[in-house]
Amino acid sequence: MHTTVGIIGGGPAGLLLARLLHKAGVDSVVLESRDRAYVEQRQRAGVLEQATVDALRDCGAGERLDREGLVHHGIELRFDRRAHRVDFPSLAQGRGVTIYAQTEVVKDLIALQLAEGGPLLFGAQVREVTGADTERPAVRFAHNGREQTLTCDYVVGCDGFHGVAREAFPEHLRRTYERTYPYSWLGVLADVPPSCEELIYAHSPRGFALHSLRSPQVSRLYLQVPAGDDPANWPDERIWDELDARFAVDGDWRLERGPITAKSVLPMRSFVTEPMRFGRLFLAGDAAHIVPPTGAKGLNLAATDVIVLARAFAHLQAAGSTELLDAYSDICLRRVWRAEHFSSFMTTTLHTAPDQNPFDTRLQLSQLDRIASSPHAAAELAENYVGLPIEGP
Ligand code: RFL
Ligand code: PHB
Repeated sequence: MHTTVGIIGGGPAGLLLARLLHKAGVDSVVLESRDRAYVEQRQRAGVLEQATVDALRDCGAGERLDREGLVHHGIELRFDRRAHRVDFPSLAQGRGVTIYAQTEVVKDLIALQLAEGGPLLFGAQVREVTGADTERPAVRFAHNGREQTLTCDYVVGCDGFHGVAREAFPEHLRRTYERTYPYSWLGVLADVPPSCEELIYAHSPRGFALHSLRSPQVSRLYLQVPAGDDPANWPDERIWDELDARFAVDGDWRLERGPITAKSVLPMRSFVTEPMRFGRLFLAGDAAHIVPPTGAKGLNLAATDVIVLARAFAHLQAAGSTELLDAYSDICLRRVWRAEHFSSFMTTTLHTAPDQNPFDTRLQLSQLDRIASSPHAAAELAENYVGLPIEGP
């Protein structure tokens, strides 16, 4: 088997890349280790930047998104029992974000790719990438009990944080940067209409809480919990009581309760590997970088990586020039580090560390008060949240 671009991983990065390449007339094969149902049901992100929405529309996956996606023009910050709205149109050049679950993005992309794209193989476990620094890189994988090889002109590792593509980079050419946080998130899905019109990010003496949504009928809620906590420690009543306490605000507001349908604990990590290219092997999405979810950036960074990469492959195909492929790593890393900074800022400003002292808490509250009282400080948050422009042609 041979293809122009071998794509490892059928998450949002790999699937969107395959669609964008298909549109540009570039052949690809996607190898995904899990089965279709697993990939389509993995609960994750919910906030799409405009550039992500535009790319999905561009590659034909905009129809249901335009029908069911909810456009939001602000978020609410809660701290000190006060609520403050950050208004995107006035602070961030009229832009907004779209609430549309990652599960739905993935379902739409898979359906399209199977209907009219190159091969997308489920249950294809990639073992290793070889010859990344040669003219003919190859991907070794197991599928239907058989060991197989896909030779490629280029390989893109979209295989997430635990993938194998990164391992093909020689140790001495690779730098990694990492921070772990001393807390996790407990994420729950509940069959109850959201108690908010826009997302609520809450700082409280009991820790962070986030109110998000999946649809007008389904709420998505998160609580800061001790690192690696067990969801079994969180019976439904305890979750609702804790959410009530953390979202508490002076004035009228009520958190509606309903049946909880899913609970899981997520680690919080910042991670970057540099560069994002070795020879003919490129990394995109979580394979190259992880952000804590507080800034809602992970899925969007994955999308922008592959938007930049698809443009570079289209340019190679049309003009025979590797100029944009050569610029890929630098262009993406600039944006990645901005998102790393923003995600880390949101995380450390809103969470309570286990060893936090009263001085740290006063600094957090002072920063939140600054955002609430200064349009300049609020604009910095808003511009980063809605997403910065993508560099390059
Ligand atoms: P993924 O989604 O991890 O997909 C990688 C795919 O590669 C496959 N794979 C392999 N396939 C073949 N052979 C191998 N050896 C393989 N090894 C792995 C895996 O099965 C998988 O299908 O990475 P990708 O595509 O880079 O996408 C990244 C996003 O999924 C991630 O950044 C976001 O979900 C992060 N994130 C959020 N991002 C946002 O932009 N906005 C949000 O609101 C947001 N909320 C979140 C989040 C992540 C969360 N979790 C669970 C970490 C909320 C949560 C709770
Ligand atoms: C989500 O809806 O899952 C979500 C929203 C905002 C975040 C993180 C997760 O910052």
